[in-house]
Amino acid sequence: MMNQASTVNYWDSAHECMPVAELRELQLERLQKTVKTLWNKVPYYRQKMKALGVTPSDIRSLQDVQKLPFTTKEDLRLSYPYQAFAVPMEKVVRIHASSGTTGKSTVVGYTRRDMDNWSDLVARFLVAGGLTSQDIVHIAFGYGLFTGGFGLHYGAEKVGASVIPVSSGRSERQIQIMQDFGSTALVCTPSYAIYLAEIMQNMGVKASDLKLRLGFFGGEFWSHLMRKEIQEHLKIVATDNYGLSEVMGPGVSGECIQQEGMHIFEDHFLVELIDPSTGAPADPQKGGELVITTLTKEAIPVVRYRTRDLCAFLPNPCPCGRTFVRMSKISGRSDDMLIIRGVNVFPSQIEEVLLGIKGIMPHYQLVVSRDGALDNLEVHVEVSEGFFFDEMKKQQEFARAIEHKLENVVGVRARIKLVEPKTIERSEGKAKRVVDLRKLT
Ligand code: DLL
Repeated sequence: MMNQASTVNYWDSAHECMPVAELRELQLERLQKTVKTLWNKVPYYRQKMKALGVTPSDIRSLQDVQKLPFTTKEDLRLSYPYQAFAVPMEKVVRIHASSGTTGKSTVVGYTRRDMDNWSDLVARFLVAGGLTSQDIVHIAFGYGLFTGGFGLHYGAEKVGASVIPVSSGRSERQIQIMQDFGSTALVCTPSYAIYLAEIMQNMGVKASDLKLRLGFFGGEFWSHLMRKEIQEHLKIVATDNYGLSEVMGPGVSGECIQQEGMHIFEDHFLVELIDPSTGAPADPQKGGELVITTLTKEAIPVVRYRTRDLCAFLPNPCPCGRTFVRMSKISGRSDDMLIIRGVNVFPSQIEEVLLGIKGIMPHYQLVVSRDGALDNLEVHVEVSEGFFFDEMKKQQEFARAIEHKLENVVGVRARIKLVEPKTIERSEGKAKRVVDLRKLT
């Protein structure tokens, strides 16, 4: 299926480059089918729709999706483990679960057809980011209930690449395997990629000692400057990909080698952007919370799932020829927003400022505490080797300059604490960027 004749590679050009009018027709047909299935098979949705006075026959256009109820993570938690399933268990061939930080996690299932679609969608972004069947793919995502490891594994295998299911952890061994097995593509979270680059340095392994050429990173926020760091350290082309377990896992959207926004696989997902506080439609270019309706999922179709992820849609068509709308990088999660002395701030805004400063390493952590009625933000940042820790005055000046920049750009007053290289906890999966001491009291 892959088009190797042209310089742009597609996994499924018939869908990826579909004329928009046809795509909308396909979406409507699939939306109507999904809503009918939910009405007939999932009592929970039927009740919710009845409460809003909507029946499947009211869905006559794509805009009519707005008549349907939202689904939240809490709704899926309440259906724990299997009440949201629209098929009998004998049709379910795989089960994953999201990592709930509080309370029960959400459980998701896949039919054989869901598995087939899932691996196709992962194959799409892998090929869009440059992967071919010649590649040796090193998967350093955790294998388990998390959808990252298995999701990427099946997609890469479908492309025909040679897949090494390393899983996460044992970082020195990861480098050894990359060296010995000749890995050409690395798959993990962006924070683990930058950590692996550091381990390489410690081991005296240079990027030129490896065969890596591509990186497929996702599962957490990373800024453009973080991409630059990773690309420079590992000498690869790094693309971003997005997804969430409640909707499928990785494979909801992914960048092509243009590296300008992630193509949303709209033939399988109908997307909306809403104002997170009112639920009303948001201006796509200004951005809002991403809401997703699955169009082909059999085991757990979801309608208007509130992802809590904030992004915008990019207005112009991509030069790669794909017709799907592109989403910007996720700028934050509505529930990750910190309110520091009345100012709303996202960790991503702070990362953008920090990584733009020479001498700052891509390792930082935000510590939020409460002092009486006021919230305090302390930003711990690592500085590069050879930093003037013995020169108190210079150190203070440097910290004050960063504080000033943060206040100017993000509007938040934070205290900067410069810390020695390699002192902030490293992550082998998703990085913990915020330590909220307010939640501990
Ligand atoms: O993280 C699925 C995934 C695995 C995507 C591997 C890409 C690669 P969950 O564990 O359910 O699923 O977490 C989903 O992670 O709502 C976002 O907040 C965040 N997230 C995922 N991808 C990105 C990304 C997987 N590229 C949650 N940029 C989502 C920013 C991301 N945030």
